[in-house]
Amino acid sequence: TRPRLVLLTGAAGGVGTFLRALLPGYGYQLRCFDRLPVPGEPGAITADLRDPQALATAMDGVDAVVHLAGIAQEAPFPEILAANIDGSYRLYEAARAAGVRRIVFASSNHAVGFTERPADGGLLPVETPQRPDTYYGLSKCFGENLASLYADRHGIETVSLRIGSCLAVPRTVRMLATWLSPADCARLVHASLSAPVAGHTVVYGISANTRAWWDLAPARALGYRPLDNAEEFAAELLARLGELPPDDPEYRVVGGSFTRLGD
Ligand code: 15L
Repeated sequence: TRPRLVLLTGAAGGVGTFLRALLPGYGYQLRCFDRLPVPGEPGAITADLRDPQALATAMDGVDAVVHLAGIAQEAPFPEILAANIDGSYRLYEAARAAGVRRIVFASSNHAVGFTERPADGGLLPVETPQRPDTYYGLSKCFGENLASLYADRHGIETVSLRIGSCLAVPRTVRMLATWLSPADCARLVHASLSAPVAGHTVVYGISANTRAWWDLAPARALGYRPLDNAEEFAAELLARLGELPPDDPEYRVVGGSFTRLGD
């Protein structure tokens, strides 16, 4: 059988760059799509999500989509509206028209960013109500709801990954809880592409971090088995930066300093 052909939007971005290196190892053939040229990928489609022709060409014959494209931090609302909200709508419409049945959506912890750490020291469930911390987080709430609509209305299965901090290594004390290593990111995306799911499924995307407080059970139910742990970097980070005071938003709420961006 031929490898599964996966459309990777946002292929030139941070997470896209990790996945371009790692997903082929799981047997996927990638078709890259980005607004910017994708280094080392001469076959990539360089276009905006709001170019219907380019998007239709990109969707043709693919088995699934990994949708990372969009602005990855806070920005003025009109920019978020165009790139993340309208862009994701166009992506789902093109997938529906092409008969694509599975999408993995890069949501973010910032969809629930104002949610407080559970007082009892427990884990935060994915069922917690959406509570965006920025226009960026709001666009991720929209993406999750768009996925829900297209699951119920059109039978497109989406796994929304509320990604924590996907970087080569954790850089802040908060990231000792929120880090998603590149290798675990690929494991999670592979699980999300291959597991049977019913409709729209939301999971947190982090590594097996000792200090984690977001429930990984839904991701594990898809077959995700994280192998990395930010704790490996704890001694060095804490010696350099110190522990977070409990009233610091970096410690207290999901979205950390994003919750202060409007101040
Ligand atoms: C995100 O959603 C951002 O895209 C990323 O740059 C990080 O800031 C991450 O969240 C985070 O919460 O650490």
